[in-house]
Amino acid sequence: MQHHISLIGVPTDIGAGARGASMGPEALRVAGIRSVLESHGLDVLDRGNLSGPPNPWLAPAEGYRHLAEVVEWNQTLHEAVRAELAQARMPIVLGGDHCLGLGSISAVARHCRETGKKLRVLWLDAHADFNTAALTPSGNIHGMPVALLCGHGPAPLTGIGGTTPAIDAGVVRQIGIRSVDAGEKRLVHEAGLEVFDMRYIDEMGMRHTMEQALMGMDHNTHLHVSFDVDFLDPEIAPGVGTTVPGGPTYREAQLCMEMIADTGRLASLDVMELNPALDVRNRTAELAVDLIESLFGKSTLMRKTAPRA
Ligand code: 4U7
Ligand code: MN
Ligand code: MN
Ligand code: MN
Repeated sequence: MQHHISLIGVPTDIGAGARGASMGPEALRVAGIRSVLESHGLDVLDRGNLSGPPNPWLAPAEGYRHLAEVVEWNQTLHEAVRAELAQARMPIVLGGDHCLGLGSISAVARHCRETGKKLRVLWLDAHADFNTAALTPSGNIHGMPVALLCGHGPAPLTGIGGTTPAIDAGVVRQIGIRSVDAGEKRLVHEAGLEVFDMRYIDEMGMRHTMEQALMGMDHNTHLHVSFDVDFLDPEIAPGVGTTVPGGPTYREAQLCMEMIADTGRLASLDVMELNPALDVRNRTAELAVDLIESLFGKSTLMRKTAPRA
């Protein structure tokens, strides 16, 4: 795993349906993200925050809310992530709402094309984020980034990063899904997205789920994790705009992160949708940092190998 890390704050809620995710980067800093990573021997540079247009808080127009502003923020983020990868540093994007997955992952995909790496994207979320203008009940673009990355949407969004689609749906594994809109469901099915929903996790357990989601990776795989904090059960993570009950517990989430860490392939990370305006004493930010620590190798004991049944 890359030892040099760059934190990139993206203080916007331009794609969300509630205001406040723009404060996410600072809440993660206050919760100690930098020192926690440094305590594991990592070299961490905090690049500070990107800037972009303010949130005009308008109603959707033709199925999209704040389309032009979303394009602008994502173009800026795309370039920032690309620059870190070009310097062989691991970008950690501190969101910001999940529309930013577009700029971040399009840059990661571009880097993989240029360097001949195989991409795997783990999408940890309560939602599939696979809406289009025709399907969305809200017009909020944070509900669309996976569809946009797979080429469903208008050119200014799907074209960020040069090639459309930015990624093939086959590289994505979604985990924790429990809220998908009616039309969105059909498109997820048509696109052939691999979804490990909460029913799957209930029946098969997190361990088997992660074994499946991580299967087929090798030394040449670039693993990107897109962590939407609403993946977590709202009982433990209230600080998000779109809570859905019935998410992973604290232990399930820890195991998910630990099993990702064990692969040694993590190469880029997005931490999205944290909304400090809805949080309780920064508890959700602290939990996110705790889980990120596990993603970078914190575990209870020193293990030579993962325990086997
Ligand atoms: B998030 C929603 F209708 N599907 O499109 C929509 F339920 O990035 C929610 O995963 C999207 O938090 C949630 O507005 C986007 C809604
Ligand atoms: Mn999301
Ligand atoms: Mn979500
Ligand atoms: Mn959300």
